[in-house]
Amino acid sequence: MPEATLHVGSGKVRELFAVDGDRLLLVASDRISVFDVVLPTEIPDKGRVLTGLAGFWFARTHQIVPNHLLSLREDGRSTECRRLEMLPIECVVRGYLAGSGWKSYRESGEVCGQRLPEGLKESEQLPEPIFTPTTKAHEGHDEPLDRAGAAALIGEERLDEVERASLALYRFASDHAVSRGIILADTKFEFGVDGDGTLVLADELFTPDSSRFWPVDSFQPGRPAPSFDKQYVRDYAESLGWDKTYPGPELPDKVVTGTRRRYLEAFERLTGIPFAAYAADPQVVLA
Ligand code: Q0Z
Repeated sequence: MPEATLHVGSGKVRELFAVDGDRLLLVASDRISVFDVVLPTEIPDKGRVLTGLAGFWFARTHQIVPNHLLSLREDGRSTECRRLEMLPIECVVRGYLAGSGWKSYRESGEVCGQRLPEGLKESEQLPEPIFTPTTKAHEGHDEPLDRAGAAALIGEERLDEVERASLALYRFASDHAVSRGIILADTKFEFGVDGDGTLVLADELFTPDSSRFWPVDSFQPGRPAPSFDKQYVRDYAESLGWDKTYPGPELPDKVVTGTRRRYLEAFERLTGIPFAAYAADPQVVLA
């Protein structure tokens, strides 16, 4: 990739490069983070699984909202995309009560200023999916926004537009996933705006790093649900008595191969495409 030289950003497990003035290259590494700490051991093919999944979803949702995808590169881990002006909020949709949503509900009966019915249990499905935007923290944690807080950042009209798009995207993917044995408990979108002022979906889409994937089988309200992809890693890390601060533990081969198998299984279940076919030609997910 000789033309992609300018490094313009780093995420915990991804890198962003400028191709030219209008295009970016998003590269997904095989790094894995658990309890917000990047581990010293990589999961082979994780970056390709996430890139392929995002490509699959971008190709199937462009009628709901246009997106930034231009092409997938031959390496399977790099996405060429349109460079946008990003909106300063994270667009979260929750169909189930987990993580910070569960914590907030338990403390106040509300999530992002929205009152929920009484008596819901941890991991329970909500009566309707809810839109729960947050700030984009540069360090530390994103903070929940109520409607007024989100409108102050992007305006009422744009907020209505991203809320409608986010809920429609979530319903589409959640219906698809559950028919393949995976619950999409919640997910996070990032949107930008192009030169015409058109809203465009960006970043990654319905990957295990931007969403909670739960296996339908072992799901049970009233306790935390196991993660489809990271559960072996979490269980192993906890079994060591690790305090969840940097540096994280190295992973034994058994945990690496078990976790890799789970990523590949998520890819194959959701796309219906053998991972080997994607590795041979990433374009298969766009058909
Ligand atoms: C995405 C991020 C990553 C670090 C900026 N299409 C776009 N246009 C403009 N900006 C972005 C995008 Cl996707 C953009 N991020 C998140 C990704 C490394 C930060 F790989 N930041």
